[in-house]
Amino acid sequence: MKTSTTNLISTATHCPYCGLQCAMKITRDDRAAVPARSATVEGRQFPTNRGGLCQKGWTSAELLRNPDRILTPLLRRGSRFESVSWEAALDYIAAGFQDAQRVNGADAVGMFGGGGLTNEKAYMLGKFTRVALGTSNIDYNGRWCMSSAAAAGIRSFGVDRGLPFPVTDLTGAKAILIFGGNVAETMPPFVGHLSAAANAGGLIVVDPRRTATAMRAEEGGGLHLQVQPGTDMALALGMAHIAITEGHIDRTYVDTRTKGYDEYWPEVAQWDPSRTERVTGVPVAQIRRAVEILAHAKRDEVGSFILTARGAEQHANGTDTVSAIIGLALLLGLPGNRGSGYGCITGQGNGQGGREHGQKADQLPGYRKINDPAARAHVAEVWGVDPDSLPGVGKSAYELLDSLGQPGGVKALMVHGSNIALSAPNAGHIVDRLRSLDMLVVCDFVMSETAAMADVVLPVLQWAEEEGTLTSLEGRVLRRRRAVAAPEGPRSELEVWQELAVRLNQPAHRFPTEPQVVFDELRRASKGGIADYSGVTYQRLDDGEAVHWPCPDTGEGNTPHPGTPRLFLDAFATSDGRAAFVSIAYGGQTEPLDNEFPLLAITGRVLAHYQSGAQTRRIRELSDAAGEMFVQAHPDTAERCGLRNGDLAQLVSRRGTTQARVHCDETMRLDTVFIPFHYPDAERANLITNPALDPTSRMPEFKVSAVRLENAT
Ligand SMILES: Nc1nc2c(c(=O)[nH]1)N[C@H]1C(S)=C(S)[C@@H](COP(=O)(O)OP(=O)(O)OC[C@H]3O[C@@H](n4cnc5c(=O)[nH]c(N)nc54)[C@H](O)[C@@H]3O)O[C@H]1N2
Ligand SMILES: Nc1nc2c(c(=O)[nH]1)N[C@H]1C(S)=C(S)[C@@H](COP(=O)(O)OP(=O)(O)OC[C@H]3O[C@@H](n4cnc5c(=O)[nH]c(N)nc54)[C@H](O)[C@@H]3O)O[C@H]1N2
Ligand code: SF4
Ligand SMILES: [Mo]
Repeated sequence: MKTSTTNLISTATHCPYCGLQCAMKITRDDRAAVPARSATVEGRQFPTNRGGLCQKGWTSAELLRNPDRILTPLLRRGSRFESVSWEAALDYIAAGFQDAQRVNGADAVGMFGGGGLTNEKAYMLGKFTRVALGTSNIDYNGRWCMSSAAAAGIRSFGVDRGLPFPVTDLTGAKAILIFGGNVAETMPPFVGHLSAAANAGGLIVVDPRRTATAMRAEEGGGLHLQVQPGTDMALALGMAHIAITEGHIDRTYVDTRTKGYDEYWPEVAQWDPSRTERVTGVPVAQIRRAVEILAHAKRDEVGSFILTARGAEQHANGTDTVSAIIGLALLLGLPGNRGSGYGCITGQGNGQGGREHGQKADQLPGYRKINDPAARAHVAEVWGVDPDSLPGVGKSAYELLDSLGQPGGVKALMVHGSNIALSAPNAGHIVDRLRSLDMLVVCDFVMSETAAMADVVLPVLQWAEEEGTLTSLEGRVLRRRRAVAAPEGPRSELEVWQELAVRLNQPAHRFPTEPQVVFDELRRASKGGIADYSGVTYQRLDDGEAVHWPCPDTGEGNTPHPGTPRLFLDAFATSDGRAAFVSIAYGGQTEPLDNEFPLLAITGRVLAHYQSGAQTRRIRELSDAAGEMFVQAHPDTAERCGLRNGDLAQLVSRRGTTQARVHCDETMRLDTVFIPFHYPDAERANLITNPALDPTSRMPEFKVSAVRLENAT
């Protein structure tokens, strides 16, 4: 989809950052000395962003002219890097993998992927790891993102698609409850879809902080439930209690579309309103009002939705928390209806697609299970290998990183699309583990904090220089298009894997480098799986069709499958078609407070920065907007710790210490402080976070840590 007037060439594509995948147009001037540097970005009409972009989106062209771009492979020589040829770098890496495996077995090599990689790259990363390296040790940063919601979704609905409906289903709804999401900063154009609910007084935001999203709710007469951190499960159970005891439950729906109510009720029965208020800090009147708003909107058929995001999910009990929230949604009869529903707001650019094609330790393409013999046979056939040659289930993200350099652990690690030195929980410990590796290889286009620790850095293409597809938060497959030429030097990761595979004695043709060829193979590998892409083609996407998975191939000459914008309208994807209530028990917050660590530190995001900040900290307008790590605290809390607005503070937890500037804010809870996780070095939030893992999803307790706050000067 290119249009040209004189020498200005425009290409329709999508934003490099978050899962909303706002549509944009990139225009370059072919008369410029380096056309890529002339690129400009504008929002493009699309259902999710309606032409809008956030500050990160509209400054994204700066990434294409960033002076920090890595242009040659780099090899470590002591404390410095030396530019080397691609041949030399690839030979070095292949030899390093072989050495590690010769001494310590196939699992001595590890692979770490990212939810920002295109579908094609996520797929090929999994294939390269299982086939060319033969290791089970592959996982990715999506484990730290929506894995708890994914696990809970599978338990109840039999399938995990973040939003099982298009974003635009929210647009007219009169009641929307968001557990732990601050979309006004994390997906600003999404807020437009909340307007009808907000204006009707039906937007409800559960957050320990009075965020911009919570304020939007309050402005319209809706609710901000300023929950005690880590108690969302108790709140959901208490809301369920009110729904049941005060007559808001949709009996017919529960009887005909669900199962497991009788096992779920006993735990709910214990969460009477006064206990819920005591544990969560949310007044009974507000809890009751929230249930009424949702139930009445459902009854009156004016649209009623419950959404979860990282605030409720990134806990060591995240899966059960989401199950409690899904339980509430089922009582009210929301999931699997037109005009109402439950969904998880997926975060990364390809957070949805990235979790379907085999980057996960227990997964094969099509959202198949790696320990399922039928799945292994199907995928092995597409790959032309023996099913028995495929490794089994590997270690989850934190456990993989924790094993680095340990006896029996991973000795050589390759990283694509994650800055783990900043974003892993208990990052001080993980950096020590990275240092103990025999070889660390990082593919990136900028010198991220993790790349700076590597033995070899490979410069790769970035978003607007590559072709591919991404799957957005609503399960819609989108085309990423090459809008500018890459500079001389960097290569596509698909080429990197082919080159390495050949050096590891694989046939080159098994690792194609053309994105469309890879996608066609992905279609076959996913065929018949949960996330079936076999009916999706570049042609259909280029023609502008809205295709949401599953979209099976209907065969030559038949009408193509229209895709599935809304799941579960007739039945859930469980064996009997019913959605399951999951019985759970609330075990309290993960880390106890005591005199030494008397405050709760919660973590999250600000508008101007993306994730570890590796990209956005390099963009002037964004670093001017949010240049420094801060800790948001109530003035009384700060004062109790001997601090005032603007002081430099340190937060100390049982894992470590981080530094931050005090931002006093009277809307904060007295027991809670907030820090963002975008900043490097001594300002890393993850120096203090807790690696306690959820037993099901293996999600770390990113959101809440027990800390003390003190003066740093
Ligand atoms: N600007 C920006 N936007 C982004 C990203 C980014 O890095 N920057 N990243 C993208 C990605 S990958 C993701 S996953 C999404 C995340 O999107 P969100 O989930 O909206 O983002 P967070 O700021 O991590 O967390 C949301 C809120 O959770 C609250 N919170 C903390 N602890 C608790 C708790 O115990 N209970 C409840 N109910 N709330 C709690 C925090 O105060 C915070 O306001 O954003 C995407 N968009
Ligand atoms: N305390 C705390 N920690 C958190 C969170 C939190 O809320 N609190 N949130 C967690 C969540 S939800 C997430 S998603 C993670 C995210 O944290 P990270 O995994 O660190 O994510 P990014 O900062 O996006 O890192 C992406 C890196 O890959 C590079 N990159 C981008 N595209 C590509 C590509 O196509 N190929 C390659 N090879 N490189 C590429 C970028 O330049 C950047 O260096 O952090 C988690 N950590
Ligand atoms: S909301 Fe997300 S996709 Fe949209 S412009 Fe901002 S970062 Fe990009
Ligand atoms: Mo995320």
